[in-house]
Amino acid sequence: MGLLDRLSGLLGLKKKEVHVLCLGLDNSGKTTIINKLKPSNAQSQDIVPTIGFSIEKFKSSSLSFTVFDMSGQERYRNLWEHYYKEGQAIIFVIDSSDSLRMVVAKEELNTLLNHPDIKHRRIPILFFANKMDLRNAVTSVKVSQLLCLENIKDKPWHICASDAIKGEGLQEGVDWLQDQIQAVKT
Ligand SMILES: Nc1nc2c(ncn2[C@@H]2O[C@H](COP(=O)(O)OP(=O)(O)O)[C@@H](O)[C@H]2O)c(=O)[nH]1
Ligand SMILES: [Mg+2]
Repeated sequence: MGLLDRLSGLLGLKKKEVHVLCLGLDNSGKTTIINKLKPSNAQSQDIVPTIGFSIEKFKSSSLSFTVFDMSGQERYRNLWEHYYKEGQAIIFVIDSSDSLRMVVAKEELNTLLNHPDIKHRRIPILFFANKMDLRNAVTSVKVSQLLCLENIKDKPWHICASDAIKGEGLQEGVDWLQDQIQAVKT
């Protein structure tokens, strides 16, 4: 660490770095959400399907987030677990309008929760019930019922309804995540 880095850390100018995993089925809106959280001059105009994963950065008022935006496509989902150890928080995105694949999302969530690198950790999980703008979207309460979130007893979790295109609901989620991470670190 350089002298400037050390100084700015001591003076509280440097934001704490946290590693976050962004997971969920393909097409749920992960990349759109992460893109919207970046400063407007760093946002991409075109969101293309993620191949493998990409590493993105955004900041909240007191934290600097490094996000592993993982591809949700089936053939890449086995990549997720290699990053579990690194992650200090999880953002799990659900397409609230995709009732057909809700059960697949639930299976992927359960596989995640039972993974040895996740199972015994109090890692905070932020759920985005995304695509709330679509006519056939179910409510965030319904999403949490369909995914049986009330069964998660040993990790802090929170669900936010979101519309990633307009950016609605995202800040509430990030504020919650920031509070959780700071609660652990202090
Ligand atoms: N209507 C609507 N479309 C969305 C929303 N979020 C993402 N999308 C669209 O859903 C598609 C998949 O988004 P993307 O971010 O690539 O999903 P990912 O595969 O989970 O990373 C894109 O066409 C997005 O524009 C949303 O909140 N509402
Ligand atoms: Mg993506």
